[in-house]
Formats: sequence, C-alpha cells, structure tokens
Amino acid sequence: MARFTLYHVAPSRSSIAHWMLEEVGEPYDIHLLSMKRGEQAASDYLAINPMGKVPALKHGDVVITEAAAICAYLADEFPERKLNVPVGDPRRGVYLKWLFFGPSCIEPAIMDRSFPRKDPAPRGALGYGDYDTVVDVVARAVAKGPYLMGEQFTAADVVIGSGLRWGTHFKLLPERPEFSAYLARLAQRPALQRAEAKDKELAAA
Ligand SMILES: N[C@@H](CCC(=O)N[C@@H](CS)C(=O)NCC(=O)O)C(=O)O
Repeated sequence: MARFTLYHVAPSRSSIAHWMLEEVGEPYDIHLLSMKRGEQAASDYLAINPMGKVPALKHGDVVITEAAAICAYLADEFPERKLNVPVGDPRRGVYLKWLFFGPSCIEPAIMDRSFPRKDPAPRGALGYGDYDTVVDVVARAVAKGPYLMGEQFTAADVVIGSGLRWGTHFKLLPERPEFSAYLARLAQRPALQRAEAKDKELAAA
C-alpha cells in the first residue's frame, strides 16, 4: 500500500490531519511547507491543492484536501481501527453530521466572531445560523461523553475537537465546563500528544 504524504504547516489546520494520521497509526511522510515563504501558493503546491491551502494528503495517486474529508477518508480506509461508523450502522448519520458540522458550522461561526462582518448577515442566510446556537448545540453534544459518539472515539472527535481546541485557545469560544471536560479527555489521547509534540519540533526547526 502506498505511503501517505501529508502537506503540512506546523501548527495550522493541517494539524487536524496530522492528529488523525497519528490515530490511524500507519506510516506517513510529512512535506513541510512554509507559509512565511508563501510555499502554499507556489506552482508546485498548487498542482497538489489549487486552493493553495494545507492540509493535503497524498495516498498513491489520490490527493485528498479539506481537513474533515481527510479525516473521513482515513477513518474509512482503515475500518479495523474503529475510527469511523460504517455504512449500514444506524449511528452513521449522526457521525456524518458531526464530521460536516466542524467545517460548515463551528469554523465559520468562530471566524465570523474573529472577523466580524461590517453588516451582520441575517441568521437565515448563514449556513451555521448564529454563534450562540452553534456553541450550545456543541456543548450539549460533548456534555455526556466521553466522546461525540459515546464510548467510541471517531474521526468526528478529531474534527470537532480540533475546532474546539483552537476556538478556546484563541478565546473565540466561551469557557464552558462541557468544553473543558471534553478537551481534557481528548488531551489524554497519546495520538494527539504525539502529533502536538511533533508539531512543536517542526515549528521550532
Ligand atoms: N477548508 C480548508 C481550510 C484550510 C486552510 O485554511 N488552511 C490554512 C492554514 S490554517 C492555509 O493553508 N492558509 C494559507 C493561505 O490561505 O494562504 C480545510 O478545512 O482544510
């Protein structure tokens, strides 16, 4: 089987895919890019991801971009790792909902908070609705735990967990006991600890 190559800037949104690769435990290479040097916009990288953004994951001839899609791909590629909810399992709908909720609701809600619009958009026009509802819905979803899908840790936790980690770190999400308890559980995961330690090394190099 072809080895994986992660196109990565440490730390950045590609750290989501980095964490997921560590959860999967298959060997992978890192192709480090420097945003400071604008390498994400260079023509050789645009041939990989014409969006000029990381992450991108190469697996043989397949290139997958978009952090949540990479997490879903890896989870489905290695079902024996039990990081996905397979087709046919009635829990799959909820699992997919959370995978998509990250990039379609949590991330834009946080970014709009970070860079408020001059003219606020009407709730109905925004895919995520409004910030407070997004925060409440996610807080309820992680309250029971240990994970979004109950006892099973999945790729959805990598996606949603990364959004919550990032949002709380930059104080773009409120301090809620549900978030801190969930994030403390995620912080115990050896795969996340390995990815974080490697990102620190890469960032310092
Ligand atoms: N929708 C993309 C967003 C990726 C993204 O915005 N990555 C940032 C790093 S945090 C990037 O590559 N920025 C470089 C640029 O836009 O020039 C995903 O979820 O993977």
